[in-house]
Amino acid sequence: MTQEFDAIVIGAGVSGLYSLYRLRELGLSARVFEAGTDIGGTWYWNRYPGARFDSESYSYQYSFSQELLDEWEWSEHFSAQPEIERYLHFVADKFDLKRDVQLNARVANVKYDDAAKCWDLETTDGLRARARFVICATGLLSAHQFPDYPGVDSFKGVSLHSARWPKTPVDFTGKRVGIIGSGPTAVQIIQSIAPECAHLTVFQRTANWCTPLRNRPITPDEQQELKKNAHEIFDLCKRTWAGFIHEPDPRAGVDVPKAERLARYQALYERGGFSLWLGNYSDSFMSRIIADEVAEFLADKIRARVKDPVLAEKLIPKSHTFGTKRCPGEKNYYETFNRENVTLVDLRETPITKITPTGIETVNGTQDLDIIIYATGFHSVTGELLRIDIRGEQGTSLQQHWSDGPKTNLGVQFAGFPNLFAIMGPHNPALFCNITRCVESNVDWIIGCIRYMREHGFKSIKTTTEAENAWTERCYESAKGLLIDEMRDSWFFGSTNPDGIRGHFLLFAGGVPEYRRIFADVAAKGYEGFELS
Ligand code: NA7
Repeated sequence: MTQEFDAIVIGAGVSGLYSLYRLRELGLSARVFEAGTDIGGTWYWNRYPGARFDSESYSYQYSFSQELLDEWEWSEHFSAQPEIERYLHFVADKFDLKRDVQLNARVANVKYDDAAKCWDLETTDGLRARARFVICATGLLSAHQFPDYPGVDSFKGVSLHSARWPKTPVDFTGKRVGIIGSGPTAVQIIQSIAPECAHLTVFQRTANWCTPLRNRPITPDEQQELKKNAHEIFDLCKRTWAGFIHEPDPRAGVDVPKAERLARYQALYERGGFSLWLGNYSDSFMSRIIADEVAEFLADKIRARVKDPVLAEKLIPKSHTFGTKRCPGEKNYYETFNRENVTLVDLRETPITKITPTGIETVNGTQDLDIIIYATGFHSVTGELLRIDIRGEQGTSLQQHWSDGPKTNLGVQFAGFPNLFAIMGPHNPALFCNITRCVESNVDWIIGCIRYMREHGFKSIKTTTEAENAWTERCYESAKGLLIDEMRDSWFFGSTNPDGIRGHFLLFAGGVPEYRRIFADVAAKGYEGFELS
């Protein structure tokens, strides 16, 4: 049996839940299909020890309901995964969203029916649905990936991926644990579990520039202030280039005396979160002088915190300067390596040759382990969309359409895929944008577009190929002149994605205010660059 709706949403995370709320408000019938056994998306899957926000809790929360803002209180400046998951359930229950969410429903394919001008969806279990509109709320870091070392499946102990963490807590007591990866996820895990393990071996390929998170409980006085200023916080996020609460000094760092610059780095280091990354100087992302100086500032901190100088040098990134990748937020991460029970294996010196039934083999021999943790990231941005067989007009697959890199208009539509929208697909500013802030504005734009179509009697919207090419080119241009463009070994460029995607800049780096302005402009011009029929 095929169920019929006005709109189908794929994914019940932050963006899927908000889409459902807005679609209902518009009076549309909608159904969310979610692969997980529960709602929450990223915050459902990534339940590993130490998982928490890298955005301040109050800048990440939804802004759309005053009641919600009044009723919910965050306990910490950077709340942990269990609290975030509770929040999303609180939202879903408050707005009675769960009755329209189909859980355990992994979408296998979505096909456009040219004659009926509708989309047909099928899940891996054979559930079928049809709708005029499809909203892909599949997330940008959802398609987790394992490294392609031989023998990954042969390990006889416990294998865990950070993005598929079990619901029952893992007991590390007395266990020999190996973790592959040293990105933001690995940093959170390593600093959390090290005290529990009998021994923890960290297999690091690339060190990262970690900055202190400085998480702490929100005091009752702070709580009051945060509630009073909730909308000011959201407005600030709309104004800043990176969509966060951190505002850089408007001066170029190179115009400021060196002593003053160093004092600012220290103050930002003490403030925590992304302050040093996003709140530095206006030229931080362009000036190699400033980036290298911050890198040297942080390298000195690492040298001061790690007792063994050889080990400290291994933890100092050598392949990229500060700011060209997201910086992991840490608490005692560097001190963790002073522990007797923690070892670092530098994979640049001693590469992994294979995973064996008993552990991890490098060119130096085998390390026997009870547990292997893969904190090896994702097929970023395009991964989850391409796991679904999406076929548009005349049966053209998204895979074919993107065989030479993703092409989108504004990140929300793809030519030849009418009435299909993506929220956090390629070419949105999520590189820096605080996710919920960008989710809310993208969903509001999509809903505004559907409302406009209904008011004007249009049944179909699709981007023109010209507008798609222009936006795609604009995204590539947006990275030019930024230091991130020189460091292509990151998820911004799909470094672990398959051929065809890897190497293309997957995001928009023109800044959140510019992105919002362009969206508003396109809508004000009757959806310029889109064909309505
Ligand atoms: P990331 O940032 O993509 O990090 C993945 C890590 O896994 C990184 O250290 C990689 O090293 C490492 N990796 C990937 N493949 C391998 C192989 N084959 N061998 C060894 N090491 C490997 O993902 P995260 O989950 O940490 O963070 C994602 C986002 O979540 C982050 O930006 C925050 O926004 C929150 P590499 O650097 O490629 O050498």
